[in-house]
Amino acid sequence: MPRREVGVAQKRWVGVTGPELALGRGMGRFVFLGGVRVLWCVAGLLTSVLAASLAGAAEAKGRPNVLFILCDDLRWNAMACAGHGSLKTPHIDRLAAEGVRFANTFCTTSLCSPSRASILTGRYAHAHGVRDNFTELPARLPHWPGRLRESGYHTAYMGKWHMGEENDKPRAGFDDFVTHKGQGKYFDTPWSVNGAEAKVIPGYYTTTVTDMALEWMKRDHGGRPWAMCLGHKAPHSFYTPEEKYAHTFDGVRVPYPATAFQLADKPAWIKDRLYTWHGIYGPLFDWRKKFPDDRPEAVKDFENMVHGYWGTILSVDDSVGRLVAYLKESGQLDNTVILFMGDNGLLEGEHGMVDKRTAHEASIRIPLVVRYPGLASGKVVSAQVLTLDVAPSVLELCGASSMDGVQGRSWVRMVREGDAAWRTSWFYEYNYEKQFPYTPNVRALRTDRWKFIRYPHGDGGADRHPEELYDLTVDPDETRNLAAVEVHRETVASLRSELARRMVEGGLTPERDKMPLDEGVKKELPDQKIR
Ligand SMILES: [Ca+2]
Repeated sequence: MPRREVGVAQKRWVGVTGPELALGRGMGRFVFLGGVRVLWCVAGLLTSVLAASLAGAAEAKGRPNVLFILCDDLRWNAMACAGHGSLKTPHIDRLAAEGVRFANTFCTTSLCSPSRASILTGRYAHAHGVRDNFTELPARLPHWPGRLRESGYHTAYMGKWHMGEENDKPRAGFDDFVTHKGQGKYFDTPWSVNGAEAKVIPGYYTTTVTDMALEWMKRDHGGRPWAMCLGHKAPHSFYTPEEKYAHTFDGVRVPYPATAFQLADKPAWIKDRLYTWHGIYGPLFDWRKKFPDDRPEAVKDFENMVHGYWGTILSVDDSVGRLVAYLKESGQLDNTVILFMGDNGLLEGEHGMVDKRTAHEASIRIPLVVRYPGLASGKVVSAQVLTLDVAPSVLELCGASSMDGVQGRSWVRMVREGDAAWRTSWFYEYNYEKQFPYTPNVRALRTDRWKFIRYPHGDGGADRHPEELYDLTVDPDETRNLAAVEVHRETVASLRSELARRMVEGGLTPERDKMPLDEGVKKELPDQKIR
């Protein structure tokens, strides 16, 4: 009998704090019992699973483990290694120092569920179909953890999944799946373990999910490599730090960024957004109680919000420290591919905006750090990489075959040897959401130098808003919209056709490019249930 089966059948207890719960429904499942314990309960059902995994185990021998850490709404620069002046993130910084930091990483749709689906499948939102935060990842689509499992890996997902708002049941491709409905809560989230009825585990989300991931990583994996996908809630709104970090930044002044007051040449919708749910004069995710408020002194609410956001990141860094410490102690550190990233960017007052969704830099830039000595050490990569590239890259590092439908490219060779043929431009897509009427339909092109943004109306006719053009080499903060400047007329024409070409190349012909009608920026708040 293989070691894993013995180990699990002996009912190994692990120390995750939890309330007394009923048994889980299946075998090979987490089961909560007795107030403070979790039991790995396995019975005969393993036979068929085991046959498949044994076949894969031979194939997978010697291949690296994967620890995938996905943060939610982590800004690209919200870590000291990316130049943040106030946040101390020693554990993330160490991953970067010993691995690779991709300084120009972008999401292709800056919205949680679509971007998560892109990271897993390597496809654009229009190709995987998760176009909003309420759509399930289609079960028929291959994703990289599932592909690793087919090739012999032991796989788990723990934490925020957030594709399918009301569904906390297991998804295909994972041996173990632990999640919750919707956004989860910073404190006392109800967790469903492998489909069992959800029960509250008291405590701080970041700590709980780290406890669970560690216990799983410590399991006997039966000689197989493993892939742990850990989905943090942090630092997503509504920002609630642990008590010990609630006042860490009290002495740090956070003004509105200068770009919030440089809107003269921007399309009118950006000014309209200022006073909404997604603008700096709005409620700021409950950090401002009386709104809108554009008095200068109301910047204090903004400052408090940013402090809260930063505080949640300190706990994420602690989590990274614990996970890496375990890998080191257990001798697995250098044989584990650690990917640390965010799902989408976040506007922190830039252009008067909070939240994300737009094609501006703070919204589309995301952090990506990869530590794996087999890739490279102490390197900063400046080439543009995308969420779409994660799937092919992980599969290559793990020696697994590629998947159908991937629209990204593996960066493995590019990192190791350089690649003169690496992409120099790519397109961005976002569709207007009726539930969050603060961002238009967006189609944009980002080249190594330029950002060009269009706002289709959604009726196939003329664009709804004027275009934007920024020269990122001299204006990285996007303060001067050049789209209507005569001297750049040819540049605009050329970028407009390159955008169209890139979209067709990505499967988005004008006929196929369906989107809702842009009904404009509205003052109303989103429904309480989906904030
Ligand atoms: Ca997100």
